[in-house]
Amino acid sequence: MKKMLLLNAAYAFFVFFWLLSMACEVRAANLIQNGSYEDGTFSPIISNSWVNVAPGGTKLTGWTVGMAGIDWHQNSFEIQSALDGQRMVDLNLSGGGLSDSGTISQSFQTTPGASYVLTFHLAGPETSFPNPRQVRVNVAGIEQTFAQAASHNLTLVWGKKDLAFVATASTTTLMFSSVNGSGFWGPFLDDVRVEASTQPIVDHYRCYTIDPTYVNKVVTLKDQFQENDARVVRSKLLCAPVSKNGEPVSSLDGVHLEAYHIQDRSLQPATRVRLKNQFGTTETRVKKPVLLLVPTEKEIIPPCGGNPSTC
Ligand SMILES: [Ca+2]
Repeated sequence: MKKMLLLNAAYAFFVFFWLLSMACEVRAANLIQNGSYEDGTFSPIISNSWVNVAPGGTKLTGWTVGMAGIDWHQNSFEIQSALDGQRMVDLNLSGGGLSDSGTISQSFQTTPGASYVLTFHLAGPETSFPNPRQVRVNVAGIEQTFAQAASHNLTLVWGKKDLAFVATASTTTLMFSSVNGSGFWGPFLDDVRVEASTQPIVDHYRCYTIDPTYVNKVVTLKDQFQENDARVVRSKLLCAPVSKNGEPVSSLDGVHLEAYHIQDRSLQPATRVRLKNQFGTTETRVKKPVLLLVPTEKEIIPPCGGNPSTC
């Protein structure tokens, strides 16, 4: 019996640590090579501070440099500090406008239809230069501009930026470019990562008006904002999964949503929220609930009952 208890204790001990290890976040592999800009031929060093990488130059391992070229900085008397390691990239050269700025890009293997998350850090040395400092990102057909408040060049304040995208091909190219080339320190980049996303694809939906069906039932609804009773009055819309600008959709014949008008007399202070999607980041207030969306099976009924002769 004592031996059995010891075995049970050992087993429980093993299971505990196995569960603990499973609970620890396992970070997905970074698909970007040299995302921290630490590796390459850092030479010749200008003013003991930076290296110029000309368009097409191969000094910076893994990255392709375009347009006018970029400056590759290390921590120095004039710039402190890289977010990760000692080095970082500046997309502006001497402040002579956009034609005096560069692009930096990298291609990596992806699975068409799979979801990925890009994260990178952005800083803008010198507050008298364009503020906020902006960088444009192009990846998988998406173009999005990110901004970060400028900061003192010796106390850089980095902002973490992220963008979710769905791969459309077996090779995806990520490109960063400057938005304003008027400062000789432009957008600074460091710690670029692209990781496979564990989040499922959430479809876009297009909603159509429909002939109403009256329900008139009271249901209890609970979400992050409140829990209360509401009366489901009548159906109002049918929402179908839709592909936007050719982006993948899980299934055009997948789960549809039927939207019902609800009467909800709950009174609550408007909650402020920040919303982020492909059209940008906004702040707004959550106010009156008006619709309940219900997962719905949909079958297209052929005209004339499938027998045109009866039409
Ligand atoms: Ca770095």
